[in-house]
Amino acid sequence: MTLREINFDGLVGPSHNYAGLSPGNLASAAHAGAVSHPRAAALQGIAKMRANLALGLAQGLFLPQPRPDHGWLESLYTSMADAEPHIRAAAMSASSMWAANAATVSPAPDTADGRCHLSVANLMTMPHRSHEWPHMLRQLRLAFADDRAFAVHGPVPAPFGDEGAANHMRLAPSHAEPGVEIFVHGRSGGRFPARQHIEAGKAIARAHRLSPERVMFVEQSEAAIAAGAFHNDVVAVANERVLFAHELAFADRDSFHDALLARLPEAILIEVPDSEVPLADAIASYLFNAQLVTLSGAEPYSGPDTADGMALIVPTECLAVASTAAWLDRLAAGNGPIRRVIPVDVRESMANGGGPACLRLRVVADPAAIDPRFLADEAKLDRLAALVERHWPESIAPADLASPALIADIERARALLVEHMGLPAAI
Ligand code: SUG
Repeated sequence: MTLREINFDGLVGPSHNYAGLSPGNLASAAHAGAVSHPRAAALQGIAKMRANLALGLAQGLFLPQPRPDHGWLESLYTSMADAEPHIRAAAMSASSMWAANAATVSPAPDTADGRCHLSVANLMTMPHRSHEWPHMLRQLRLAFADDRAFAVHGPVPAPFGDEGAANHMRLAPSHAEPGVEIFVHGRSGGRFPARQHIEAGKAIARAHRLSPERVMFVEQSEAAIAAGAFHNDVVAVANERVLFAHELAFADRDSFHDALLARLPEAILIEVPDSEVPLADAIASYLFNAQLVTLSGAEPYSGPDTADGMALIVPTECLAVASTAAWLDRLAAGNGPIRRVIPVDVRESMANGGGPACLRLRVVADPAAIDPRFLADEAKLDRLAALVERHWPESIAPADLASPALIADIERARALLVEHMGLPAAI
């Protein structure tokens, strides 16, 4: 059995639009009412997956969910024809593209039964995301159906908000060794909601049968949430023994660092001071919403002599903000574990507050145990790109969301995708 990191990206759905549905997510609010480009958005996502494959990384994908979500509208005793605009927009949201919010994942080396555990996130704080989980759970149960290798759990119940891997970090000497799992929660976000409840993390740690000595519960700083870091992955990212974070990410940084180093002495903390990259610049550029990946063939980082090391896959926006561009130049020139900075263009997703890291769910597992329909290679991505080119709407303006013709196009596009991937029509 070979354990590898596999990134599952959410393919951007044909209903991708800018409805300003996420208070506390500054990009979503700033673009409310703008015209979206679903076709370009999905192609940007596919190009990102292709670039990851070219780096030698394993890649998977999740399907966009059925939109509009008629079942959800029915449960609210309304329909697309009758719903008020904000409910209609919530039923049409393509927000499941941000797969980092799909589930929390604990790889097999961390769990008592030696299986990889996944808990679907309830996403209950934002109405437009609260109806994602039943659809996501169906995909997880299919993709990770092999119950010798995986255990898939339902959502934590209300009122404990859970937004999945976006608020969870794992540090380990290497992917395949036991690690420390860090559950980050918010208590207060000032004028903005804190979306992750501490009780959700505690319940997931129990469900995943994690050893209490290797679990940490850490509070996100109120300053970070209030500045627009609605998820921890907007201000921090971890990979193997490296934690890359903003100085103001956590409520009690010093005791968090001490406790982490006590559990994992080989941890390497790369902290970006606010004096060099102000929190506002970090959030505008999404510097930390990067994929931090171990390059293929690289040994786990053990010191300045390691040749390949890690790459930081950042949104191109980071190059346009002076402080983050300068910081990345210094990072790449330095002698630390992160040797390469790779920009990717995911600007359609970024305009709704989702960077490269939001678009992927990391699973450390043996690819052979996963349903191959959810795994990607070059040829599959070529075919998906062709399908997107032909069937995804070119653009959507807010007023279009009520259009029966647009709705029919979106439903047909997804049905063709489901058929193409050989998945059951009811998924
Ligand atoms: O939940 N945006 C998403 C972005 C999620 C980003 N994910 C991570 N940080 N992991 C959200 O706020 C905007 C939808 C709209 O406004 O139309 C939205 O849902």
